[in-house]
Amino acid sequence: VTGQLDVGELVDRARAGQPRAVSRLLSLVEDDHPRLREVVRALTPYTGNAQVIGLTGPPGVGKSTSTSMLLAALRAQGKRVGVLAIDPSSPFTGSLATRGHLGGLSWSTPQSVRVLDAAGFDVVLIETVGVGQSEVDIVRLADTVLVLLAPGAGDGVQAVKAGVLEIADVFVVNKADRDGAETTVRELKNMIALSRRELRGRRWRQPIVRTVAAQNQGAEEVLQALDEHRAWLESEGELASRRQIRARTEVEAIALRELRSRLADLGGGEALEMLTKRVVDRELDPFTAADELIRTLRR
Ligand SMILES: Nc1nc2c(ncn2[C@@H]2O[C@H](COP(=O)(O)OP(=O)(O)O)[C@@H](O)[C@H]2O)c(=O)[nH]1
Ligand SMILES: [Mg+2]
Repeated sequence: VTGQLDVGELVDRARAGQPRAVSRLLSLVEDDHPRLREVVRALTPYTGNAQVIGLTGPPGVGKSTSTSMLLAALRAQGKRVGVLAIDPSSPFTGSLATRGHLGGLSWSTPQSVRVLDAAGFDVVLIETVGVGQSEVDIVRLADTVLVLLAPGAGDGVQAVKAGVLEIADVFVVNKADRDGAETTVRELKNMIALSRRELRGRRWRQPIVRTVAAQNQGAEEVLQALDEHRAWLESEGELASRRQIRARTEVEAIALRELRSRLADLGGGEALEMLTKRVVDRELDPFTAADELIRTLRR
């Protein structure tokens, strides 16, 4: 692991499709390697081609199983597919997967997408952990968001936060082998009809696809919905606007992290200590102290 890091060579090998080079690049991202900056700069010209697909939905709904199913189906089409799992318990973690620090889609996830994109993967599948903010944040990373539901109280429409239903580009009702799948589909249709009435202008109609991921059923229908959504994105100029959002998310995450690390450095220093003391002594209010701290960072 130690020794010379030849960034140019590593990038060349990853682009030639060498899995070990890709893994190495993903580790550099995860480890926040001191030369990550250089690596990302070298990768950037080769990015912009991968189709980024996010899978979200409640825990246990079948995200990992569906990811495996789609991985196989896409590979059967001759596509190179990368998987990122923002879930420490995912079966993909440790292979071609990234761990989610900070409880969700951390600053590193966009960089991991960048690695796979530059390495020439046609599709990047991102499985979220299915709880907390990562569920909704996936919309800022993916071109297309699949929201998975399943029949039953724990996995059905009621189990999903309103925000998650809104970000869906394609609904997947998984576990269609179970009783109640049609009820779930009907509930979804009602919900979509209600929300559509409030919307103006042309808009993508979220399709509902039934799958039994555990038995590899429905992959073709999901892929077809993905293709249709991709075509819609391109025809409406939506793809460009989603990419813009992704880039903004990346830049913001990096800048915030940089600020936090500079603040942490200051934490050991005098400026923050003195300001803190003045707040405790009620000489300063915390807003004024924070302004002062930001001024210190600029110096
Ligand atoms: N009956 C049934 N079970 C499924 C189906 N898909 C996944 N499962 C099971 O549901 C459980 C949770 O699946 P998993 O993919 O780990 O869910 P995740 O937490 O969303 O990633 C596992 O035991 C799967 O075998 C399905 O289509 N039908
Ligand atoms: Mg999972």
